[in-house]
Amino acid sequence: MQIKTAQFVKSATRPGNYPPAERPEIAFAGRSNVGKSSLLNVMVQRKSLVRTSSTPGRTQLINFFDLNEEIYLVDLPGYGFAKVPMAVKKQWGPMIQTYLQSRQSLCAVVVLFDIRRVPREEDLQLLDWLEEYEVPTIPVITKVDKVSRNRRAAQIAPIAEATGLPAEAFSLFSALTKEGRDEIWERLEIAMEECSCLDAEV
Ligand SMILES: Nc1nc2c(ncn2[C@@H]2O[C@H](COP(=O)(O)OP(=O)(O)OP(=O)(O)O)[C@@H](O)[C@H]2O)c(=O)[nH]1
Ligand SMILES: [Mg+2]
Repeated sequence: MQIKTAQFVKSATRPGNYPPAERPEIAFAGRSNVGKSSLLNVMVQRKSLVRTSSTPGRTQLINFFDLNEEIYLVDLPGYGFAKVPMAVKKQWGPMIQTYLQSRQSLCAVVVLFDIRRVPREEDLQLLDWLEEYEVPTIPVITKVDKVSRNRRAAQIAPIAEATGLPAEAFSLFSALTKEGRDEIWERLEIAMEECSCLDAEV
């Protein structure tokens, strides 16, 4: 994918505020602080198109970004951060479920896992919803720069086991070294080509 233009479109919490579902769309989801915004910035080759922060849980809205005026990339709100107010936590499930269930133009969701953490209940819940709503899922293990290469397989095994996905299903990524960027783009392009919800050309 050649990146020509990338820009923020809008934030939304409910379908009435989403941009029109007229283009292929890829969303990025995962635990708070897992590195969603960092991954998105690397994918679109912009240093800070998507706000990244060391204060987890700050991105509580569904954020839509335009790429090349051809596709939408969506930064979904993170989950699992203890200090988020209860009222916000309660909104997360319905907000995500509604988006996954209703968004006609959604081609795939990239689900991020931290190489240093075992997936928890919310991660598994998200995978269940994706299966239930038949949304193609692209699992990615990120922050791989945080562990040495010879520790990788041992770190990936419990993530594969908890999610029930084979270890080979995960793309490995680092926002620091940009390892995995090309592989993830290939998977996104395939997902958009296979997307049955739209006949748009990508
Ligand atoms: N070493 C390393 N640090 C990373 C990587 N990806 C993200 N980080 C750091 O992890 C922290 C969180 O990254 P974000 O991209 O803001 O995470 P997020 O998932 O968007 O977080 P929320 O928006 O709060 O849900 C930041 O301090 C990033 O610099 C990575 O691949 N390697
Ligand atoms: Mg973020």
